[in-house]
Amino acid sequence: MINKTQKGTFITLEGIEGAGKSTHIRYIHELLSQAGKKVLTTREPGGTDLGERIRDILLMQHELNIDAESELLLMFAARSQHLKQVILPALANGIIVLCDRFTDSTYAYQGGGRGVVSEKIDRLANLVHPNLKPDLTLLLDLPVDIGLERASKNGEADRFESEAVLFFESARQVYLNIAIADPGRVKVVNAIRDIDHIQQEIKSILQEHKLC
Ligand code: Z5A
Repeated sequence: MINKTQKGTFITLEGIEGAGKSTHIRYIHELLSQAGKKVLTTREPGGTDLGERIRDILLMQHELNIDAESELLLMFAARSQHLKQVILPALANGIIVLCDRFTDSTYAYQGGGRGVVSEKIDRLANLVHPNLKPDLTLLLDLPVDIGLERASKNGEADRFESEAVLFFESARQVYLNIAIADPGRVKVVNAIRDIDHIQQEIKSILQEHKLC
């Protein structure tokens, strides 16, 4: 749903680990910049000094034993700061914001993975970003085993990457359910293919949206 009060465009990339979000966000940034657009790339959790500190707490391996609802609140604390300090000002200035993960990740991981009921996530989403949804979400979809194998090339497993396969299967299923429920916003991209084919499809989607 396009928020009519904003001038910029809010694009999010979603998917399980190793789906290729970092790879393709760089490509999209380049493509849109070459088309003369002002683009800002950011990520969640993170994107601000506070958000990056919260990210460290959430991703680092430690003995803090963070419970699922505390994890959920930390995600939204980081998101609230990110929206106020980075995302909303950029959108108000007509900039295209490319965000590596947003609230769909919370439904997938804290909801699907950790089992937090979606009503609790709905309430926090309504509190932190009422009336704001991404204009376009690219869901890079691939089987969990391939994603985990690709992600393992990025170094040591973090706190999420150490979860069992079932955790990621649940997250993937939630993502696919979101895409079925909101097909106008969420475009599912088959991420099993090679990078060139995926990027051709991403380019076509961006062209359909008149972004390049
Ligand atoms: N999280 C959460 O729980 N709740 C929330 O609300 C939010 C986040 C916002 C950090 O995310 C964690 O936070 C995340 C969920 C949680 N959990 N984990 N883990 P992140 O996005 O920073 O972490 P990530 O998903 O693990 O990122 P990643 O492993 O770096 O995946 P990626 O960015 O999607 O993939 P990539 O780095 O672009 O590619 C991975 C490797 O595969 C790399 O070597 C590529 O060169 C290679 N690759 C990529 N595409 C291909 C293709 N098509 N073929 C072959 N090889 C490929």
